Amino acid sequence: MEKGKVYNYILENIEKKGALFFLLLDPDKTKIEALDDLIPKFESADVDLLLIGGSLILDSDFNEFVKTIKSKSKIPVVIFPGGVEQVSPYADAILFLSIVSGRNPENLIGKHVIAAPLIKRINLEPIPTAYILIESGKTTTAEFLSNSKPIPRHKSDLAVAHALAAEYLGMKLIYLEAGSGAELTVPGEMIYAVSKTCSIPVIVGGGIRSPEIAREKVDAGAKIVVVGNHFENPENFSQLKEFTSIVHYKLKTSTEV
Ligand code: 1GP
Repeated sequence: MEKGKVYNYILENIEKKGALFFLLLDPDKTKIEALDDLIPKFESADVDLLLIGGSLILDSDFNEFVKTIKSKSKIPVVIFPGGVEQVSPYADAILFLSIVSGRNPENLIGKHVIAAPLIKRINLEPIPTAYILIESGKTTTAEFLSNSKPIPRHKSDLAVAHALAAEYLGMKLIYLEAGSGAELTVPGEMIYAVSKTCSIPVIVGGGIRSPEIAREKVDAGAKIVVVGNHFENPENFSQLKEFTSIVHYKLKTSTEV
C-alpha cells in the first residue's frame, strides 16, 4: 500500500462495499509461524484490513510480527496500539487513538506526545480515532488498563455527544468499543444514534461472534466491523468468508447477479 493512503482506502472501500470487515490480530494469541497458513485465508476471504495490537503484549516481538505480516500479505496492516511501545515502521498506518469516553489525560494527550515524534520519524500514517468504551457486562481489559469509565450502554445520548465532540476536534474515525471478548456487544440503538449524527465512519467491535451479529451492527449504521477473539479459535476460520460477505452488502455475489 502506498504511504499515507490508508484512510482514503477505507473511505473508498466503504463507498464500494457498503461496510468493511477488519480482522484484529493480537501477536500474543497468533503465532508468527502460523501466518504462512493464515494469510492466504484472510486474502481469499476478502478481509479489508488487518489490525495488529493488544492491550498487553507479554510474549511476542511486536515489530517482528508486523514485519512478517507485511512481507506476506497484500491486505493493509494497521496498528491498533495498546500502548506507545506498539509502533512499528513496517505497518501501513496506525490508529492514533484517544480514549474520549474517559477523562484520563494520559489517554487524551499524554501518550500522544510521546508517540507523535516517533510516528513522524518512521513516516507512519496516523489516523486520528476517537475510541469510545461502552459498558458491556463485565469490566474489560481496555477499561481496566485505561483507568477510565465506559459509557453506560443505554445512554446513547452520551455516546452521541462524545462522538460529535471528537468529530469537531478533527478525528477521522469513531470506534465504539465493547472490549475484546465482551459479554455484550455495542447496542444497535447506540450505533444508529451515533452514525446518524456524525459524518465520519463508525467502527464497532467487541464480542462479535457471528456473521448475523456483524450484519446487525452494519444495519444499525456501522461502516466497519472488527472481530478478534472469535478468530483466535482456528476452527472458526471456515466462517470468515461468511462474515465478510454479509458485511460487504453492496457487493452482489455471482448467484444474485
Ligand atoms: C477489541 O473490538 C475489538 O478491541 C475486537 O473485539 O476480540 O471481542 O472480537 P473481540
